[in-house]
Amino acid sequence: MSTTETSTDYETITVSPLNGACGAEVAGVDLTGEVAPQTVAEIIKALDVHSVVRFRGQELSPPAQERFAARFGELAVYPFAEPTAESQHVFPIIKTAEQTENFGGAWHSDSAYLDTPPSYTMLYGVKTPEVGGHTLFTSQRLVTADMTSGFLDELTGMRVVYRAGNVPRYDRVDRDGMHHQSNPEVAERDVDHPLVRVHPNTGERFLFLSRLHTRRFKGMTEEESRPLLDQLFSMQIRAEYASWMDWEDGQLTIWDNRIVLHYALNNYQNELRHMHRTTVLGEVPLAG
Ligand SMILES: O=C(O)CCC(=O)C(=O)O
Ligand SMILES: [Fe+2]
Repeated sequence: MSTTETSTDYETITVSPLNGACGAEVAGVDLTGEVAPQTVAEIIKALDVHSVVRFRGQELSPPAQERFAARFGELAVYPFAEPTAESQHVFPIIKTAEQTENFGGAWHSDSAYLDTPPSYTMLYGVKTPEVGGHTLFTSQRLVTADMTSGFLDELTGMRVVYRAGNVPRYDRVDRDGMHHQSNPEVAERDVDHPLVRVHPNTGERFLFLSRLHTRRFKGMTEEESRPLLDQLFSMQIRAEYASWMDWEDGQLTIWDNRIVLHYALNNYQNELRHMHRTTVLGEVPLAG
């Protein structure tokens, strides 16, 4: 249970760092077949170290993606869009050639407004643009490492209130290739999580803050919360903490949704981008 690796950690896969702050390419495994338990454990090790991993050249139907994802834990259902017909745990993220807005085009961690936000998100590229359409990541491990221990201690014990309904998208149904559903019961509910969290695998303490759905600190008004929130929001997306994922058709990318933020870059137009997403149910976030 550590965030460093040695040459003996991987016997069934190879793991090569990609660029910048986080992210690695994993090779040597066919995700469509029976993936051995040791291989799953090695992939989790790679995620503990690199936070984001990609596998190229995979042919994952929605049922195959669901089957593979279920090896990492119970699967979650996304409350604001309809899944594929084939698998209730796989939902399409589509930007059509005619559409100009994209999904996920803001820094966030997925579904921070749930009591148990996803541990892992798995995104599969069905049809990806020739150029562009990257996903950016920022490592909150690096953000935390650059804080003084006094500052981190000050943040410890604080809680952040999240609400999905903060984001207007949830009122919107079917304006693009996706089937959105508004789900007011989930959207209009406040959920709070610790600002400093402990990672259940590695034991590390890290900043957990997802701007997209944040309202305020617990016990403070929005106005009182604003200065510190703005300070943290700008700290946690500094370019030095970032890496980018480029895509090709047939690529599966998994990220540890607890310890990275991501941002879907809308840097392509007039082209279809079609992805399939599955999320693994996480734990109730552990306070640091
Ligand atoms: O399409 C992407 O690159 C990421 C979209 C997103 O935010 C997500 O899948 O959670
Ligand atoms: Fe996302």
